[in-house]
Amino acid sequence: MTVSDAEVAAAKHMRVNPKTPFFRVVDGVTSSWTALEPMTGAEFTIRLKAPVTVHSLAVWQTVSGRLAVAKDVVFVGDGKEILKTELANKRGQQKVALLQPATFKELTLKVISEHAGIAESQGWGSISEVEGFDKDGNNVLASPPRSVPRGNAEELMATYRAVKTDRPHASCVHDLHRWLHESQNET
Ligand SMILES: [Ca+2]
Repeated sequence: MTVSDAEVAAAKHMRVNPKTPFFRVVDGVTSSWTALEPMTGAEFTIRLKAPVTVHSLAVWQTVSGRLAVAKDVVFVGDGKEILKTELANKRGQQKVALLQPATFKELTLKVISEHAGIAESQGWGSISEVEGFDKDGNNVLASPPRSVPRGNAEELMATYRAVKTDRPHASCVHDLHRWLHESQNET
């Protein structure tokens, strides 16, 4: 099982599926995805440990069946809009160069609209990855997860983050104790 040090927080109005934790949008794996519900109005923030300067940004969409697909999106770096762009209804990397490099510690992605014409759209969809490239072409947003001995660590961390987001002062000590206890029993 894997856990991530990436801090990616969904906006309060979003429904978070604990099975698709938000850290997956920066895990460096373009096939691992995070559900966005609702799609139109979706919003989440990637909190970095230190500021980065990016020259371009990229999004990998999930295109599958009835899933809604993001169209107009806005990127906000440390509270300032740095890119507004239209994403195509297609798979693969969609990379956009910034007019000027942007430096930030927090990057928010907002989905303004979704593509019309998706039969029986369920109003939710997903994206697989958000990338930000520095002047040398390195993806400075990537935060690859680490392996841990066992178990429900991924789910636990997702729960922990969800609770922390909803109730910043809530304690998750009980969950952590349970997880550590189970880890010790199985190793
Ligand atoms: Ca991913």
